[in-house]
Amino acid sequence: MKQDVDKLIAGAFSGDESSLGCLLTMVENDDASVSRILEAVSSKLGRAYRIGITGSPGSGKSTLIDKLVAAMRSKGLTVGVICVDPSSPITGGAVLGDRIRMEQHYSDDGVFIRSMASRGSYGGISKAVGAAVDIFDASGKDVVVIETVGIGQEGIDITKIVDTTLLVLAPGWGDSMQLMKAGVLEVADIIVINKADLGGDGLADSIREILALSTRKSAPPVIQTQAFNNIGIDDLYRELENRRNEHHHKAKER
Ligand SMILES: Nc1nc2c(ncn2[C@@H]2O[C@H](COP(=O)(O)OP(=O)(O)O)[C@@H](O)[C@H]2O)c(=O)[nH]1
Ligand SMILES: [Mg+2]
Repeated sequence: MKQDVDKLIAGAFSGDESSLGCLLTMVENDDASVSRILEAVSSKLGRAYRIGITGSPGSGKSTLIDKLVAAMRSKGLTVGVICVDPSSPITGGAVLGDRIRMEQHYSDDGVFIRSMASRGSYGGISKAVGAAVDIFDASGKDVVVIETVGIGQEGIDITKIVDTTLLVLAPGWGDSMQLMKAGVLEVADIIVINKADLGGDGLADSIREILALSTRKSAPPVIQTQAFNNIGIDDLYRELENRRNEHHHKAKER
């Protein structure tokens, strides 16, 4: 058994996708070998740039990820994507939506997409997602993207395991009081107003007003996109690329 795990670990590190998939399943099932996997992974961490993408259901996270991954692939970067599925395991609705939205990348060897169910305990899924990100990192992916649902306390807190947190909002999502209460604007590194075709200026103004009251050192950029029309993706990608370069510098100095 121990040898099997070592074989899978070696496989995943050398780019074998089925080994990688097995390790992710073991982590998701909280297998007895998890500590062994994490130990092996720990010596290879820090290379991947980690992006967390959060926001309410239907705001367009998966569509945005689809476009961002396309941009990353055009630069030759390899990508791991983890979609944390909030829906009931019976309907599997979100998994299907994510799958349809990212269809073009499933057949690409440079992209590995994995859905993880959020059933089970809260700490359970957070831990499993953290471990999955580390496994992607250690297996050599240049970028790891994590899609989670949730605003503020309702969501799992991914901000601690990623380098950059992107908050995706869409016009019509609540009012500014709700945004303030949720506190999400405080932790987001980049704020994306998707579905700008429905009119994003009002929401952008509210967000800037709230940010003006914030004690943050520097305000995060607010970027309007139309994910399904591929509009605004370049601007967003540029922001991410700048941050990835900074991350790279820091990683080299470590
Ligand atoms: N009007 C509009 N709809 C969009 C845009 N981007 C995505 N959508 C649609 O919004 C719906 C939810 O998108 P999805 O990416 O699954 O959202 P998620 O639940 O946040 O992952 C889909 O029907 C998309 O086609 C956009 O820029 N404008
Ligand atoms: Mg989605």
